Amino acid sequence: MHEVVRSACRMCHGVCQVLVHLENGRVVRVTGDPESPTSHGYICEKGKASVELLYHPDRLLYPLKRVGERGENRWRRISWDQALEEMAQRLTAVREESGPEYFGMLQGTGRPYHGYTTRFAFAFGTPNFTGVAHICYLPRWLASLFTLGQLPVCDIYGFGGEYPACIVLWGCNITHTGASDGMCGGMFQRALHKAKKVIVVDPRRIRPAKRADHWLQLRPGTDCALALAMINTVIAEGLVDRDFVDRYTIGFERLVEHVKPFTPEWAAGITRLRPEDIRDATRTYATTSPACIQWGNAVDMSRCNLQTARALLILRAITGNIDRPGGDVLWVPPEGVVQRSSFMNIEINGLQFLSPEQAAKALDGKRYPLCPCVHPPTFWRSIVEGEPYRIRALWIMGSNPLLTMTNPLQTERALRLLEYIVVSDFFLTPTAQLADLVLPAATWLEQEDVVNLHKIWCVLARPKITQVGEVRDDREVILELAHRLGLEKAFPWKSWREHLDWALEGTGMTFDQFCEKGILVGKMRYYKYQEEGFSTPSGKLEIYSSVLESMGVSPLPVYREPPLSPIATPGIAREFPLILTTGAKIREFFHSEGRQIASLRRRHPDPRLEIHPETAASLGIEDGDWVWVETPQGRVRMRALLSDGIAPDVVSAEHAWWFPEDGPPEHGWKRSNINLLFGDMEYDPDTGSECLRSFLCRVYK
Ligand SMILES: Nc1nc2c(c(=O)[nH]1)N[C@H]1C(S)=C(S)[C@@H](COP(=O)(O)OP(=O)(O)OC[C@H]3O[C@@H](n4cnc5c(=O)[nH]c(N)nc54)[C@H](O)[C@@H]3O)O[C@H]1N2
Ligand SMILES: Nc1nc2c(c(=O)[nH]1)N[C@H]1C(S)=C(S)[C@@H](COP(=O)(O)OP(=O)(O)OC[C@H]3O[C@@H](n4cnc5c(=O)[nH]c(N)nc54)[C@H](O)[C@@H]3O)O[C@H]1N2
Ligand code: SF4
Ligand SMILES: [Mo]
Repeated sequence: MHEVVRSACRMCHGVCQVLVHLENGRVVRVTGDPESPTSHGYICEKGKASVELLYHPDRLLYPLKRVGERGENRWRRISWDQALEEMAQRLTAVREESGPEYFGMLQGTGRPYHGYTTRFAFAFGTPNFTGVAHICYLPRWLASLFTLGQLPVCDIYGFGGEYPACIVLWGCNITHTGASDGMCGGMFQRALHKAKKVIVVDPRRIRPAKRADHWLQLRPGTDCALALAMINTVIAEGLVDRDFVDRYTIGFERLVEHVKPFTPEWAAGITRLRPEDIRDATRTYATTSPACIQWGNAVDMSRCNLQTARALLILRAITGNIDRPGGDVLWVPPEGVVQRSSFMNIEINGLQFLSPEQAAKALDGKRYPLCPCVHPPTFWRSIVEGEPYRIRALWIMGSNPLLTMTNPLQTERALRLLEYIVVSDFFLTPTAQLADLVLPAATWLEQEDVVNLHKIWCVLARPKITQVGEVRDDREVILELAHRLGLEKAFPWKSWREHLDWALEGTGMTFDQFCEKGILVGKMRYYKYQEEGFSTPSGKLEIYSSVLESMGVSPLPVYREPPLSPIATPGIAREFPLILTTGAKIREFFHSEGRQIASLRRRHPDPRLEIHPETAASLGIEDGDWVWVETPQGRVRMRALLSDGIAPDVVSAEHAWWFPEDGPPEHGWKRSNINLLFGDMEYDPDTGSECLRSFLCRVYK
């Protein structure tokens, strides 16, 4: 019997509505849904590969308890009841013997259970929640929060009857990756086609750069200098939207003074762009309206990530592109639905359940005022050194820190020192191999959800379609454990389904009725600030932020040079002459995922290092050769991919590589893991970000 069910894909940050095809109850295919208003039938290779993930022979199907030594890969199957009882007992013991702060929690990128993890940790009483938020999206979100109250998004759907006439792709490769931050790559491609002008800011000639009007091939890590020079140019050339600036912003006069030194000539020395190219691109941006800036993850990974984001917000504002049709808009969520995205509803995070006394026990002592979680390098070091204290238990939900975080040898040491580790995942990853208890998680085909991590103009329905083994939705697991630990106040819902019905209550629909409908859409309104102002202390868009100032953070954007660079450390640059940028996202894989999925791995079998042909020739390297990439911290092997779309002294390395086909427990995680090349460094003083997009290295055969 053939059956088709509408759902929403979750192989990345969930943007595409899809059709799930079943034969006699077994999922056989996932295709794009041509009737979807969010994605218009778009689907990428990862989405299609959902079936392979679902039925993968290596998937974890039951809770496993370690029986051998840690990392020996000897496990015993136990029941969910045993697993949760054990967790409840161990966590209770930690809480009673040492205090709740001796339990830590770690989540990777945004996932369907986003919000529930922090809520669990804070309700339990621990501030020690860590992750990757300081280098992913949160710097942009926090900058937006302080500047105008909400994160602006390119108006690519043209709800107001206008599409962006000028699009800037700034450190974002969304048409290649498929989606990022709740934006659909397919829909973005359409918007690019409709745009009159396209500007690309990227050290690599990504595909949209080929037909762009301006491609600014800046030196990696110098985005803030470029943004400041663009602000300088807009002001110097009289391209400011005076009406908007006068009526709806504060701090413009101080900005004018502040950016005076940041001329295109100044920025040229830093970014290595020509001053006239900066001026030309700025003129195009400021005179083609409406214009929008699609910013990406490159903005989040420097020594001034919040500052860069602030500069880009100010650039949008002074050109009058905020919340106008076809510009950078503040989307309106559908009515009646409880926003479960913590970007819209911070209460979901559960921080209100953490007392100030417990909050003060965070392992990093809030050294970086705007690090949205406990600073991960500081977190791992605190375990290794036992300073200020060593946590005892850690629950890792959906993360592979040995691959995705810096200084993984320190992380490995830390994991070996912990008393009790639980990992929830789909597979026995190199990280899960070091656990005491492994919990099998449900994929998106096995969950039900009201989907709204980023897509605030709509929420999507995701019905549960099937289930393999005893996998469980992570949120069911958190709920049940929370109840066993007496945390009903934070988790009043009896089941995940009850939570969903609660979230939909205001719409008058149950979850089942919502699934019939598939999507709920907000009614878009533009220029909302004219009546409502902005959600900031002054009610205006804060070019100058006194709130940041009161936190000791620069109230106007400033540029900081990467910690290792030809300018900052010329001595090191003589030994390590190439600039290394890492982690441009791979179309076929989501971070460390997918390496065991055959159709994806066939398309992309090896870790790649993009390098200019002249540089390669001078090093005796040919296309496809295995090469060493080395920094003062360490070296790893990658396959050279020759490309003249990158500057001769810049190389770009993929991240998060491991080799499931290599035996357990390591699965080759030390072979090509680019994060082995990053140790302690000078972090962004505001957010604690590592400078993953601009380091120094050498390359040899
Ligand atoms: N050098 C360098 N490092 C980087 C980056 C970079 O650009 N350069 N990018 C960074 C960025 S932006 C991010 S977001 C991080 C990502 O970091 P992570 O989130 O740690 O990376 P993933 O590999 O996506 O996820 C890890 C695990 O989650 C499991 N998983 C997936 N979905 C679920 C689920 O629903 N439930 C459970 N329980 N498990 C699940 C997967 O099987 C996988 O093993 O990496 C960062 N690391
Ligand atoms: N297929 C796939 N899709 C994904 C993910 C994935 O792993 N795979 N991960 C998801 C996640 S968690 C995230 S955060 C997003 C990220 O996705 P994006 O926001 O698109 O960011 P990246 O792909 O990390 O980098 C984008 C571009 O930045 C360029 N770049 C490198 N260094 C610099 C620099 O210093 N300045 C500038 N301006 N550009 C630079 C790179 O060449 C690259 O083309 O993607 C999401 N979508
Ligand atoms: S872009 Fe993301 S949501 Fe869309 S089909 Fe691909 S994996 Fe699924
Ligand atoms: Mo990310």
